Amino acid sequence: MRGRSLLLIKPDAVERNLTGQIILRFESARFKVLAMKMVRLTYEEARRFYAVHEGRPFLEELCSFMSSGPIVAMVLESDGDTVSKVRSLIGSTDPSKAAPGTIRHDFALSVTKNSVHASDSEESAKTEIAFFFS
Ligand code: 3AN
Repeated sequence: MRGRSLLLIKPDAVERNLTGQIILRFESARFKVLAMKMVRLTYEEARRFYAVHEGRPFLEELCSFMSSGPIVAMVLESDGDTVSKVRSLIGSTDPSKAAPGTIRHDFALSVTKNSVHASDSEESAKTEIAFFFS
């Protein structure tokens, strides 16, 4: 069975010209890029995307950052548990705790500027893909 996940390349990574290197990691690991676009979210759109984090202390900083510049949104597909496979390639939320060789270990600047977002369940993958791709 093939599964899907939403991946976002965040403003810190787009700004540092890391888009190609990040896509290469997924293509090399045999993920298929099914859809992709560059967009700039408004602050309000970022709040809607991160609605599950409503009430968390970092939400405002996160949404300001996510609307500070262009991001790249894509749908990744692979065999098996795509959500888990994508998350193991990206590494822990906090880059100082991310395993060597993961995207966040290699590229992320901080917990907020952590270069990528990936869906954390099959259910959130469905909602998040629908947010960016009609
Ligand atoms: P992940 O992106 O690894 O799934 P989540 O869903 O817990 O992590 O958090 C969503 C985003 O919120 C993270 N990518 C990160 O940018 C930000 N974030 C999470 N926890 C913190 C925190 N303690 N301080 C600042 N930003 C945070």
